[in-house]
Amino acid sequence: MKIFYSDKTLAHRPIQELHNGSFAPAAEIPRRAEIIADALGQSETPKDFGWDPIFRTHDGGYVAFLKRAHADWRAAGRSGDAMPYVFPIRRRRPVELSRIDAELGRYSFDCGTPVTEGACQAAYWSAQSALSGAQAIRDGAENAFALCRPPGHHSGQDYMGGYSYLNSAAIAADFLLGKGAKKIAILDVDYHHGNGTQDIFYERSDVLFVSLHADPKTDYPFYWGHADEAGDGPGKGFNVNLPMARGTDWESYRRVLESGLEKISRYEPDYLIISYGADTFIDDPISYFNLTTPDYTAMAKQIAAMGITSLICMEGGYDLPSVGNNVKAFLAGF
Ligand code: OKP
Ligand code: ZN
Repeated sequence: MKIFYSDKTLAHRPIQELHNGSFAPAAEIPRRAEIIADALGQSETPKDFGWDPIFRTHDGGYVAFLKRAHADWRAAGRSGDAMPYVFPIRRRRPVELSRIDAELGRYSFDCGTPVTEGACQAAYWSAQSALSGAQAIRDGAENAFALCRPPGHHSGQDYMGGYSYLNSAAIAADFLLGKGAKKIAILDVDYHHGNGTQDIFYERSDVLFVSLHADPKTDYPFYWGHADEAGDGPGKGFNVNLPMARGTDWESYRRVLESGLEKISRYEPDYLIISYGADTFIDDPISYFNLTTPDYTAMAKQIAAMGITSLICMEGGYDLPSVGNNVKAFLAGF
């Protein structure tokens, strides 16, 4: 399997996040990527596709903000990482506000996604890995793995959140469509619902989004991921949410996966993009499913059996002792 990884993603070193009412050490740390890269052994440095393909997916104003947010935070006399604390929800003024705190709130949906000095660079090189993987499968590779970090699936067209700044999987999908693909399926098997990916493609029929995740009634991101969110307008029927209860093990997971894969097979996509999170693992510190390492091989085999050329993008997975082996086990199934 072709593997793309840039150690430039290590520049994102978040300190803390607001968690259940107090600040806790950040879970999404550079060590995750180092451990996965070490476990996999060899990888290719991604090619630099520049910002243009990123603008197919993300809003220009948002990207401009991301580029300068940390510097603006420093210029405002602050230390540490930039973090929002006021959000313009409901009846917000439709005006451009330039104070850094106003901008942070405007472009974020939580207080768990600090803009570190290296956040933009890390998100950029994650996206370049996904683009390189997309290029590889387009050029004939059977599949590819992009070791993206930070994750991307919570980031929408004009917002960050859930440790995500740029949506690598969505950027890869838009890239492949721009190169002549007609239909892409995105399968999201991270523990958390991929709300950013859902939002980006919610009114489109050229991308089928299928997500298996913890029920948002009990788990982050709460406001997206419910089973009745099926897409809008031309996108109606092309968004499939399959929420599951905390405690779900492989026995029940694989049956839900089967129904998701059936939808994907029937859609007959040119390519499949998989948002893979290892946070469905039994020992994950912030998640509550009960999958084990061999289950990831079984999961991948079930997916690979569809015979669709696939790009795998790394999303979550926070148990440092296991995350390398879990990624390895998943890729082994292909
Ligand atoms: C990112 B990915 C706040 C608790 C919730 C957000 C979880 C983001 C997961 N500190 N944190 O989907 O693995
Ligand atoms: Zn997750």
